[in-house]
Amino acid sequence: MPITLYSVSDGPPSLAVRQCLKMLNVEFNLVNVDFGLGEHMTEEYAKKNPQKEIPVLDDNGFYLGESNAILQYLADKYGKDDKLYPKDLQTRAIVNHRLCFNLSTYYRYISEHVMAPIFFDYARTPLTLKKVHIALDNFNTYLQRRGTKYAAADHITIADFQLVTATMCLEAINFDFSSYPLVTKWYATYKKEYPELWAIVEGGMKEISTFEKNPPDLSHMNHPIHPIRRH
Ligand SMILES: N[C@@H](CCC(=O)N[C@@H](CS)C(=O)NCC(=O)O)C(=O)O
Repeated sequence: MPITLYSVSDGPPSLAVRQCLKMLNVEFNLVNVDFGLGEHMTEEYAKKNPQKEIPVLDDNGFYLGESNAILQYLADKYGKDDKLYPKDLQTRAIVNHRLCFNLSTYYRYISEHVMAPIFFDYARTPLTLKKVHIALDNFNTYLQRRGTKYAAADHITIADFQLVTATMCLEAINFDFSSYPLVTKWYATYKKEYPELWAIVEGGMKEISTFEKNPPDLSHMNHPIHPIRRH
């Protein structure tokens, strides 16, 4: 039985996992979860992921949430070599670091600035903007110190999948990050060298871009955490 991925079409963590599956050439069922309809907030969905977040992987009854854990599992299980998730201890530690950095800081800050105000009643403020610049500056510094073409090595790893989808959110709102030259170069290299992966990311970017201009109406939603924008 092929595995199943529950994914949202404009969700950066979901798009990171979809890139990984493509790169690993793994056959899978894609189940699109409709965020706007709150399909992830049902008790049925909570059986798959008690956090009620997307994505979730179902490997024949083995359910796994948290996109970093999914990427690690897929690369370990299906990788024909150890390129995407290297076995060398220090390289693997750097990959793990970049995944943690993305979760704790990079995507977190980008998401607070870009995504939260599109979908919910949050504002872009000088503080959310400052956090994005801190995140970009950190990433630029990591690229400079490591001196590699990609985030953790001279080849792509599962860390790049996450960092690219996070960066795509900035492009979706035309955020100028050209003052972070190594981030800019890394992002352009990725697009050029992996057009088939970029195509997956770009689909989500176009949706976010459209929502940026015309935010979705989620006034019907009863969200446990986020304030709903009243239209
Ligand atoms: N840390 C989680 C985050 C996943 C996440 O935040 N997904 C969003 C969609 S992009 C979600 O499901 N949010 C639930 C909600 O806001 O109700 C991961 O990396 O998988």
